[in-house]
Amino acid sequence: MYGLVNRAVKGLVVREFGEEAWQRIRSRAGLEVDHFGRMQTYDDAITYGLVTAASEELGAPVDDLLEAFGRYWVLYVAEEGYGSMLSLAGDSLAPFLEQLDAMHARVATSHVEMRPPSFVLQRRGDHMLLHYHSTRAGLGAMVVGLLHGLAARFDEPITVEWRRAGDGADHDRYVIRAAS
Ligand code: 1MF
Repeated sequence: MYGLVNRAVKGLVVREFGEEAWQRIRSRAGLEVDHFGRMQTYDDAITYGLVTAASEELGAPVDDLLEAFGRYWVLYVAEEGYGSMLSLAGDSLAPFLEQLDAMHARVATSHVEMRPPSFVLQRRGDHMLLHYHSTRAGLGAMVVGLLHGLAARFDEPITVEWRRAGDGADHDRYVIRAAS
C-alpha cells in the first residue's frame, strides 16, 4: 500500500498512545526505519505487521484498531492535502459512497500501483446497504470506522451493522441507518 497508509497508522498510534508506544510497536513489527514516503509503495505485510504488533503491544483486538484507523483515515487524509478531493466527492454520506469508486479511479490514474477497493451502495427505504469488495483480506472492520468517520465529517449520525462475508454473500456488507 502507499506509504500514506502507514503514515496514518503511525499518526493514529502517536495521537492516541504516544511516541513511546509507537516505537515499541515499530520495533515489535521488526521495522528498522521510522519513515514512510507518502508516494512510495510498501508491501502490504508491513501494514498488517504494524497492526498485529499494535494489537499485541496495546492489548487491543485487531478489529478495534482497524475501526479506529478507519475513523482516523477520514480526518488524516483531509489534513494531508486530500480535503478538497473529499469535499468535491460529496457533502453527505450516500452521494459520497456512490462516487467512491470514481474517486479511487481518479487517484489510481496518477498512482498506478494502487489497488483500490470497490464499494456499491443500494438505497433501500429506511436503510442503505453497502457492499465492499477488496483485493485485501481482513479489513472489514476498517470500513465500519470509515463510515463513522464520514458520518462525523458530514454531521450525519448513523448506525452501522457489519455483515461479514458468509451466509449469503461472498463479501462484507454494511447496513447503514440514520441515528438520532
Ligand atoms: O492500494 C493502495 O495503496 C490503497 C491505499 C489507500 C488503496 C486504497 C486506499 C484508501 N482506502 C484505504 C483502505 C483500503 C482497503 C482495501 O484495500 O480494501 C480507504 C478508502 C476510503 C473509503 C471511504 C472513504 C474514504 C476513503 O479514502 C479516501 C482516499 C483514498 C485514497 C487516497 C486518499 C484518500 C490516496 C491518495 C494518494 C495515495 C494513496 C491513497 O498515494 C499517494 C500519496 C501521495 C502522493 C502520491 C501518491
